Amino acid sequence: MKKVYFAGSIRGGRVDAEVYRRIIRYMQDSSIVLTEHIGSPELNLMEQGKRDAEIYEQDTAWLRESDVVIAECTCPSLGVGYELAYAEKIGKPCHIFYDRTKTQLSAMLTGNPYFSIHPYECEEDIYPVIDRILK
Ligand code: 6K6
Repeated sequence: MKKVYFAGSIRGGRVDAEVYRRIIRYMQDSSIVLTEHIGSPELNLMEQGKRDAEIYEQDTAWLRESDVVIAECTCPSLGVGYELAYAEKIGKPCHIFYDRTKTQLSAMLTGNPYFSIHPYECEEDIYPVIDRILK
């Protein structure tokens, strides 16, 4: 089973937390998702217990352990942008999804041919692409 690092906004805003949760659930049928907590509705409560340095150490360790990075980037997040740059630096395949009806992705991502970018118009379009990535 592939190990997936799923990245989604936390302090950048939680408007898409339900989308993250559904994507994570879907991927868990065929893969190991190292970052299941990204889809958790109670993240704010849990977050208070963890120090930022621990979060950074744990997440960069999971990035190194992962086989593939999948990022949902509709809601802009500095942390997700950092994770993508880190993943590129260590050569992990990176797939970026965003809702093209809601946002314009940063040129620093769309302009970098390293990233596989998947704009979508409705959430259902994401899942067949994920199937191809994880097969
Ligand atoms: C504990 C339990 C659940 O959440 C926490 C504490 N917060 C974080 N835990 C794990 N990863 C985090 C946390 N805060 C940010 N990140 C990482 O940065 C995630 O992997 C996200 O992909 C990304 C979000 O960055 P911001 O800038 O939107 O917070």
